[in-house]
Amino acid sequence: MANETIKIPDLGGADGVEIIEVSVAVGDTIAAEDSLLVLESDKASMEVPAPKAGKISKILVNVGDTVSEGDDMFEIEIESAGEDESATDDAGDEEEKEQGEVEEDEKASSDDQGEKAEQSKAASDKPKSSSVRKIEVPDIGGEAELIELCVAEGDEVEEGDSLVVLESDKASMEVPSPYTGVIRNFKLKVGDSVAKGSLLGEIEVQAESETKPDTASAEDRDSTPAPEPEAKESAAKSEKTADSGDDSFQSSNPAMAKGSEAVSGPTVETHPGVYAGPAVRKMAREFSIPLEEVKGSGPRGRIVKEDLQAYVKTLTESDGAGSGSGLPVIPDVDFSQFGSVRLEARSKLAKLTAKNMHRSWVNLPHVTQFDETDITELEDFRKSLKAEAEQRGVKITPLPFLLKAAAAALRAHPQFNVSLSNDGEDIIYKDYVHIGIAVDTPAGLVVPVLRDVDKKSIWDLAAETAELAQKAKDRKLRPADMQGGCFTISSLGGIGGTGFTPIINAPEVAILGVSKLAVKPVWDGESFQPRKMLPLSLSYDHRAINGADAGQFLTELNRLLADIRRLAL
Ligand code: CAO
Repeated sequence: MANETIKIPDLGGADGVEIIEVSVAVGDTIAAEDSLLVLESDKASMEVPAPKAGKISKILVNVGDTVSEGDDMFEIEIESAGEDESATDDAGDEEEKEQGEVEEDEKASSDDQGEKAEQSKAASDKPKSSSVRKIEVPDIGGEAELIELCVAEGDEVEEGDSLVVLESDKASMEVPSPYTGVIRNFKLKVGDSVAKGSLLGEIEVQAESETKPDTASAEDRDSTPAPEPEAKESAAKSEKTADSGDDSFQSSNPAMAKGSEAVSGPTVETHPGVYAGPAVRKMAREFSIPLEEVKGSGPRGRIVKEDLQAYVKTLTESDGAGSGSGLPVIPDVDFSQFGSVRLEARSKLAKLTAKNMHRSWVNLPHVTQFDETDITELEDFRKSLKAEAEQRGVKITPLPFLLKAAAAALRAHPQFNVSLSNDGEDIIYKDYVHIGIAVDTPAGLVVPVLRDVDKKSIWDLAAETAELAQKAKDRKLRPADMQGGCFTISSLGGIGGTGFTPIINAPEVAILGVSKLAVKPVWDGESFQPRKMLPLSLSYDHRAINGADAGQFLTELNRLLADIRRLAL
């Protein structure tokens, strides 16, 4: 076992680059190339891979630290001397190889330099008119995926404006426009795989921009050698951004270095609010999380993995307060700026009701159908029962009649007495008719369920309704009292209103809303007669029930209530 200090590698000349993630913990066993850290500047982020295998014994950096080449990063225990040697040899080979690549690149670059000078001269000799230039993908160290389009055909862009965001396994970066001009032939789309030299599109270059001596095409930039100290300084200056003050940085990975160079430039917000590293972007894609909707808690609003977890948690726990389900969130407002306000904690029941209502509203395609039922005879009959009701100690309202009629309609139209399986594959028909009634209590809304309504008498239903309503108001209902409903009646008749659209009590598929009866003039073929008309509204889940079925159900209910003798049939 030998301890070794792992240092920050060459960051392509950049200093003071921020650590945005420490991807390992003390005690972790790592393989060579495992990601140790994620570094990020304004324009690019990259993972720093382990140069060799071992076990992390000490972490010498923290998230938020700024680091430069040579800074101590980790201490690792190397497995064995033999392995260590070979690993070191490998690393040495690798270094040599990389060094060779860099040298080769530099040589190629310096060869290019003469060519470039000539090109530059040729460009400055050209007449100053607009022309179309190709925009190619710079060296991004192999294949990368196009993950964001920042511009579209016909957009006017400034030199340095971001055109696209690319992402490889190890890094994501914005590709800036090499010129000021108008985007043409921009044919790539999100998801396309690109590599060095892939054609991004064309740009109609303005004369001044084209002949700018310090401007290079993507390819030109790509082949530009590492800047000389003076040039480097001026490049660094231009890379300093007004709002962040952070240095751009270039990757230490030779394959990435030039790509990073190509991504330097002024800060451009491609998607305001989306500021995330490659690992987070990858995770967001895997879970189809819209990053635009995730609030970043990292430095400068950067989105970290925990933010994605919190976002998903919000979705699953959404209580109807406006968040979740991928729906636009209603912004928080400080109401106290408009006048005095008072805060009151909502009851558990109110919050649960809100959650259930929201869940039903967003999941079920609701349709509501309205009707008016002539219950003149029903009301005459009900009133005739008053004395007997008193003797029995029950109050008889229209509700027990509505329950009985609804049970008969459910029997006649069994497609209403169902639930859908969650996967939408099956319909579950119920052979029992249990109906819930919405009861308004000081603590909130509850829905106790009356069992086997079709088998009970009006007297029984009246007594049971009163008993359950009282239990609800006294908060004495047991969970079992509120389970097993097939259908719900929500009666606001005692309160008022001419109609409303009740929300289905899922997984039921329909609910009946009852409003206040009103005496209305109804044409009987010869004259207008004063009739007691009861407004009904039937909301149904259009996945389970179609409009014609709903029409028939409501017509049946109408018939039963208009002539309650039919309930005996
Ligand atoms: N039209 C006119 N009058 C009506 C009526 C109607 N549709 N329905 C009931 N009434 C009358 C009753 O006959 C009673 O009058 P009397 O006192 O003169 O006899 C009065 O209104 C009050 O009735 P009630 O509300 O006490 O009794 P009910 O059987 O109609 O309802 C219950 C019981 C528990 C359902 C009811 O008290 C309740 O809580 N309703 C609210 C339901 C609710 O909040 N729904 C909304 C859910 S979505 O937010």
